Amino acid sequence: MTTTTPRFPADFVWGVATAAYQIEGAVDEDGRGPSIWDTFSATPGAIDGGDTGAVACDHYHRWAEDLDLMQRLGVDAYRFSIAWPRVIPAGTGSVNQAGLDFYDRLVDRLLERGIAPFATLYHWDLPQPLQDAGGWPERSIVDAFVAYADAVTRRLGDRVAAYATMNEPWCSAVLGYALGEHAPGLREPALAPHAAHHLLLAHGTALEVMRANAPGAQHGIVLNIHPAYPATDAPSDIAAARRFDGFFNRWFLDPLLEGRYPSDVWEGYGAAAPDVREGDLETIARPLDFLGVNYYTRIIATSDPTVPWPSVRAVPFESTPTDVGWEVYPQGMTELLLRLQREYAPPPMYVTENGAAYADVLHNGTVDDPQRIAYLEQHVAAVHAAIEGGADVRGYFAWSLLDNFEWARGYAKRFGLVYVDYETQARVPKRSASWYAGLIARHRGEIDD
Ligand code: GCO
Repeated sequence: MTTTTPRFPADFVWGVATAAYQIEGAVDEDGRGPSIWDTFSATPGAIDGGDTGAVACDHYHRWAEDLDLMQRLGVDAYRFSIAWPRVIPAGTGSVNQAGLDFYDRLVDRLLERGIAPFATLYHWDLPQPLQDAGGWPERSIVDAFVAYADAVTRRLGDRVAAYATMNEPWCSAVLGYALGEHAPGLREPALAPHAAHHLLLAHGTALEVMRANAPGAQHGIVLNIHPAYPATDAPSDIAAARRFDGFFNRWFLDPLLEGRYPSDVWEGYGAAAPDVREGDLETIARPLDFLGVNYYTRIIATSDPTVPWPSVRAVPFESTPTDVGWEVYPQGMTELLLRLQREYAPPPMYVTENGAAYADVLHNGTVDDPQRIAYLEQHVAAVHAAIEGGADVRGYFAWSLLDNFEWARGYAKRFGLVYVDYETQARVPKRSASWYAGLIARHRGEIDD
């Protein structure tokens, strides 16, 4: 472990992140309607262990205790998501005030503790009735999202420091509609580009009402950026990495930050390319106050003509993977942030998610997680290196505050700084929580290196 903390800018924001369906539970409480994740996780075989988000971390009832945990960490900000099915249970139509009450209370208690609320409007839990009407591949969903964004920002206003419209639209579009690994669990690849287009269009369209309702808040979007490295310097591998980068990263970065779709990816999609109408790209490219970047790992890419476009296969790596099989590659964080700065001159960036799953064990009331500490320390240093290199990064949010429902992997994969004993719902801060609290305190000069 390094003994000195890299020096970050004085106003650098240290936070933790979660998402509604992954922690809240209470899926039938106070008027909440069903989401596509309630439906998907109830589908036999969809989720490891047959887990669902019905109870999760019971955060809906234990939220005050979880705020105490955040306060003990000393975080400046908390990134959470708002469940659309709590706010507008049918997806469109009447607003469920009891659903908004939960977030209204959460925001006020965060502010009382000096913790800035960073709220994501859409972290994958689409109201089921909207999927029944076609979901993200249907353009009409844009209006539904704008009405939802209006209801939330009208109620919470500037008390929320930063609103992200979407979390990881690639996952919603590709994992949800093409690969079937996430809700709604469809395996219709031709739907993904249309879903992606409407996620981006909903984002851009909603910005207008969000800024009107919360002029003092920052407004942005969160993308998971997955850097692709060619397995060798063979032209076919270099081309494979470029194709993967287009499929995963540039298909979102280019419209949002440059107002156009990348032509190589557009050609790759062929007949499945989306129906882009007059003005769509101008709407999508409306200015952002921040860009959220979720980084976990990289892909080592090689060409594989036996699989559908982008015809890329990941090449195994040598080092010890995390518990979800990801390579620990902190230099990918530095190189990614510098690339974004160099190629896109983006608005200020936040690392909105970074963390690792390990097979944590609760032993004598403690959880010793040296691998997670090493991962976080290396990646925090990697963010620092990017800042030193000229990347405008304003903050870092560890994924996650709590162990939680890790989507298709269920509860077996633990990403939290805080261990959750799902039998009792007891929270046990892991050693990484103390490490993160120490990092933040050192950053503030409250304790020496
Ligand atoms: C994501 C989601 C999180 C995940 C985390 C670990 O980035 O996929 O935002 O909800 O749980 O990334 O996979």
